[in-house]
Amino acid sequence: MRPIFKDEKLQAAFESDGYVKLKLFTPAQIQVLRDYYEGVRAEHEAAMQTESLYSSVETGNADLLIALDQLVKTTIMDQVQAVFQNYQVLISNYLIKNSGDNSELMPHQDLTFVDEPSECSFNLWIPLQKTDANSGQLRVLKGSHKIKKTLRVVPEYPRPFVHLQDTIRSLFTDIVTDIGECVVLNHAVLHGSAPNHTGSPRVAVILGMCSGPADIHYYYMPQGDSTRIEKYKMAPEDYYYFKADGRPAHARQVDTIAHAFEPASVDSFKSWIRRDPHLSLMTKINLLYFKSLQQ
Ligand SMILES: O=C(O)CCC(=O)C(=O)O
Repeated sequence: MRPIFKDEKLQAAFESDGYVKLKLFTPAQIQVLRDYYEGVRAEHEAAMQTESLYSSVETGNADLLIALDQLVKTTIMDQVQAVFQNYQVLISNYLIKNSGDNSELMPHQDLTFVDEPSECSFNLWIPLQKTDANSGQLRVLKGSHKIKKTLRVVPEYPRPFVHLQDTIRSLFTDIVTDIGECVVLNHAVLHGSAPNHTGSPRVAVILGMCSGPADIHYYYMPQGDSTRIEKYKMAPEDYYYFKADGRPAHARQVDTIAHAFEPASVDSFKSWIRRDPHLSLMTKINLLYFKSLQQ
């Protein structure tokens, strides 16, 4: 993969862990993004489809998405350009996590955008307030983007790691962030977020990006039929326009593919645990001998 970071150490950390945390922005820049959110907050709240986590895409308002993209680019792109190379910008979003006991986001991977692992796609996760265990912090299973190559499609698919969910949660690394810090998160890494118990919504800006130049694709699986997955060639602006069923409104379908969605085997997960340099020896021993990898 061509490096996406200019700094070799950041690149090595991203390749090894599947994420890096950076202090990139000033409080004033974060305030600009926060103030803009207050202006579009009502529209977001009216459009939310699940109460705990929702995003600007759910508004279905292309003008709003375009204006948000412009705002994000004019507000933070200087810093982004200073850190990254060989990249393409996909789309910006607000991601809002309401406060509530059921607001934990379980382990998951994000959609496939590019041909992994020779290319990679990732989010710049930019929280607009401090985040910690009480306020919806991000959690990552370090290095898990390397366990198994996966295709991640819309609207749903058999999730390969779902039966290992409790083990994955117990292995998560919690990421605390201060104002101005952001997390660069590989879309293939297993991640989730802590519940928000603050009593107020936790808001983050997500800047979707991928390595460049690389073909960008969107995969749509109709009626759960894994023999007829529609593959669309996307330009970044195609992410503004979707049909009600989740298909892209303007992008061209370039192929129909079949894919075997297989659960990650417990053995492959165990052997990844044995190899993974991030897990302490005691954690590995506990997991292998005392805890439940036998689901
Ligand atoms: O903001 C969150 O709580 C989760 C973020 C996430 O899953 C993502 O950026 O892919």
